[in-house]
Amino acid sequence: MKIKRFNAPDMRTAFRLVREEQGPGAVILSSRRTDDGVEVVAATDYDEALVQQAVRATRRHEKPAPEGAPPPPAPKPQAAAPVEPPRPLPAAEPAPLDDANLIEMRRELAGMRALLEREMARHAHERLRVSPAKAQVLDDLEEFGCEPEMARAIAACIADDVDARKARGHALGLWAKSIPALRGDVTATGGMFALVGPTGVGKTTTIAKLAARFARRNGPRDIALVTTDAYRIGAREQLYTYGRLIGVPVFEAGTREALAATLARLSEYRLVLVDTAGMSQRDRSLSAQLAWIEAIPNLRPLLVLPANAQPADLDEVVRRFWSVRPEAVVLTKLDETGRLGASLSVAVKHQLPVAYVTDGQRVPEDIHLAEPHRLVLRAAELRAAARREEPAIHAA
Ligand SMILES: Nc1nc2c(ncn2[C@@H]2O[C@H](COP(=O)(O)OP(=O)(O)OP(=O)(O)O)[C@@H](O)[C@H]2O)c(=O)[nH]1
Ligand SMILES: [Mg+2]
Repeated sequence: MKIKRFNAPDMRTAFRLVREEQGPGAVILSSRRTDDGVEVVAATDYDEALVQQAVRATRRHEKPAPEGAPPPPAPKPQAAAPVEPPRPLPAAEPAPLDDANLIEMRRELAGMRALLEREMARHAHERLRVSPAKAQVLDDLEEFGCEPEMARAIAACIADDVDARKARGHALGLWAKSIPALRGDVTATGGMFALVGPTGVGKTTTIAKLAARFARRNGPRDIALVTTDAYRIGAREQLYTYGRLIGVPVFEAGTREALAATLARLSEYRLVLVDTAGMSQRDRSLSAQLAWIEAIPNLRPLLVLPANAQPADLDEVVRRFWSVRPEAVVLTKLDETGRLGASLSVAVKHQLPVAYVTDGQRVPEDIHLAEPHRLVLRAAELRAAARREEPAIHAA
């Protein structure tokens, strides 16, 4: 851990100095007013093990003096005591993890860090708002549902002296560039794909759309569908119905071994789509299902995210499904949101390419290849449509 003291005329300048020198990972350990302004002590490369060790050592060697107690007597000079070389410190035993002080300290550090970040963000926001072009871009992107951090990063690149129309066009271009994309249509050339994601987000419907699309181009002969949903009869039936309509076989694999064996048997098929049981990201048995998928090396996971959800919820979903290393995301239910920026921000934040978007229940019409430039224009269109419809909804 590197600890440094910063002196500045005010807190905002001190935070800026900390950020510039120690980066966004810095944590503030203490701050106080001085005659010349403020003094902030900040640390970077915060090493929890070292802090635990320090807390233990302090507690073992230092008994706090009772209030009002006289100062400890000065050590008596030792006449001819031989000077011993410093002894190495004994290896520290691991500190108990449930240590109340440590938990409290960790909470305080997290609080200070959050405070610092909020303060920096507010300051950055205020600075950008001074320019009308940048302020306009910030407003637009936030209207589209973009996360503020992303909106600020884009607004910061807009020149101060352009008119509002140019600023908007430039911002959409920058936004499109930031969206990770795949080259081409990921399932068009075949392979084995598993669609994963929380309950009810459109996994089964998307599988039907992908299968029907592939069947229209190549015929249904080379496609197989697999379901891992051993529990819900309705969910299996839904896939069987799609299978019958498209003319492709459906297989069931309700265990890890069955999935591996079924996929090995289906290696002759050009396109195999695996439908997984919908589970909330907080469901404990989700890890088991994700482990089955992880264990099959040539099975390529696509994470299905509903575009009509909150960014914080989508963020939690991405983190929960991260263990399968999704190759890309499918954004569903675009027709149910006026704020496409929310799900796009999450894709940008986690650098997850967007493979497809879906915007309705029709199979296969309502699935489209995701192209960044079209996505940002679509975000603007969806927002405009939502705005037009708002008065009608209120009136109804
Ligand atoms: N409006 C709209 N509805 C969709 C879209 N995609 C799927 N749906 C609907 O969302 C509902 C759930 O879709 P499913 O495909 O069953 O979702 P799932 O993820 O397989 O659900 P579970 O298996 O229960 O986790 C159905 O009513 C679909 O018709 C879409 O793009 N737009
Ligand atoms: Mg399903």
